Amino acid sequence: MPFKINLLSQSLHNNVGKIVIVHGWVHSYRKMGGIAFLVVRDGFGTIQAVVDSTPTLEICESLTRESVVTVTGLLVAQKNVAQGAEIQAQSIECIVAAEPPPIEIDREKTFRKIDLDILLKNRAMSLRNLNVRAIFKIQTAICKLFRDFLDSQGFTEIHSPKIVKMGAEGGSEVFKIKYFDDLAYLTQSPQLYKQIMIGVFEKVYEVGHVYRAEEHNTSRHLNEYVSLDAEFGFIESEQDIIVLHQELLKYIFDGLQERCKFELELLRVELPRFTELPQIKLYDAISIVNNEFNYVCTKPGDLDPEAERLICKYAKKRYGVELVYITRYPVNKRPFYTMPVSLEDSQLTRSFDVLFRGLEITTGGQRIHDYQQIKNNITKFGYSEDDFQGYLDCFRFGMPPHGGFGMGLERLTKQICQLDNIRSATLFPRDRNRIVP
Ligand code: AMO
Repeated sequence: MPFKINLLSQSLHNNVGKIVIVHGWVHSYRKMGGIAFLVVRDGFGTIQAVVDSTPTLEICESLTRESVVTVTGLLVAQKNVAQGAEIQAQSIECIVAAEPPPIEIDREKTFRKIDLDILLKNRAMSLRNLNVRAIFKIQTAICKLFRDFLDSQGFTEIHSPKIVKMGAEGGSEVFKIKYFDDLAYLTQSPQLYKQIMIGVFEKVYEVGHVYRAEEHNTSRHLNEYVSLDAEFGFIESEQDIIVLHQELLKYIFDGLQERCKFELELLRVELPRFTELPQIKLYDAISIVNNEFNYVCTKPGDLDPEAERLICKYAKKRYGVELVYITRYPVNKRPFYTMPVSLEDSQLTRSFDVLFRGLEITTGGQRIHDYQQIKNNITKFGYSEDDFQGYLDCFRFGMPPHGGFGMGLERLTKQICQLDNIRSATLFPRDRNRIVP
């Protein structure tokens, strides 16, 4: 009985010398004299099949790229190929013949030169490229590791609604939707719900899509992205959140090193290693950028993208790591739920951003937990208390000091894989001009 194998599974090496069956797609094909080399790709990897006899050779010649095939043959050890083994094909069956693909995905040099716009238009094909696929293998592993770490810390996963009546992050960047005869919004963040859930589970997390109606058409903004959120109670200050976040990052990086060795090597990317990450107060960061790089931020009192890049460069030089926590953001730059440093220091907050290789990947901080204080802030920020009744209830009925963070999955993937554009880290990006495919 022939053995059915997945190409990158352990069984490849264990089955040298056996007759195997491989199901997959025709990745590439070349002929040299009377021998053909057919590379088959499945969901795990690729393997070369050597074809040297008719009628198999004839079938091979008639195959278009991406056709779905079944190859049966003897698996033999072969030092010169990446997988260390190849198949001496005995039979090739074409299950589904494919139309000629619009882009060539098998030659990395040519593929790299294709415009991102074309890759996104032909997403069903471009995602099949091995390097592109590796990005999303890594992304999936990030989500898994995020969940594993927080599960191990006693967090409970939640699923909050995406159709909402109350905005969370302020600003006008919300998508309005017609909800029967009413008006509703697509959520900008699970913020208010994850806070409510503190009263239930004490420690919660969510992996879910969020929506931002920003007009930005940049290499770091999407209109729909996946937010990795965590929130927990009984904290002393934002430092507890920073410690948890830092341990989470370590866990993700170590986990990727182990689970995605093949993908990281394929993409030729290295992950940061650290024991403790630096923290720099926002106003100090602005001065550092000014003094060290002679750069004046275009956003007064804040870091613009160039300043974020420079402060990471500074962190790399000074602390040996391209990751840094920027703390003490002013009240007027943060949403209404953010905890001020203290009554005496009410202009600065216990919130932070995390910059990684020049880009913000996370925002977090301690939240206001006092009923009167949060009510006052809602009014101070110009919102109606009535719209927040369901949220305010959790404070009325006892809320501990708490806080958390939200991390953009695509931004983290982009920075880990060192990609130029966030769209390359998104399966089917939604941006200012793109809602298909
Ligand atoms: P914030 O609005 O800063 O904070 O978002 C958190 C993180 O989400 C990512 N992000 C984006 N990614 C892609 N496209 C966008 N348009 C986009 N906007 C934001 C970034 C950012 O750091 N509720 C708070 C989080 C918290 O305090 O818990 C929030 O949503 O990586």
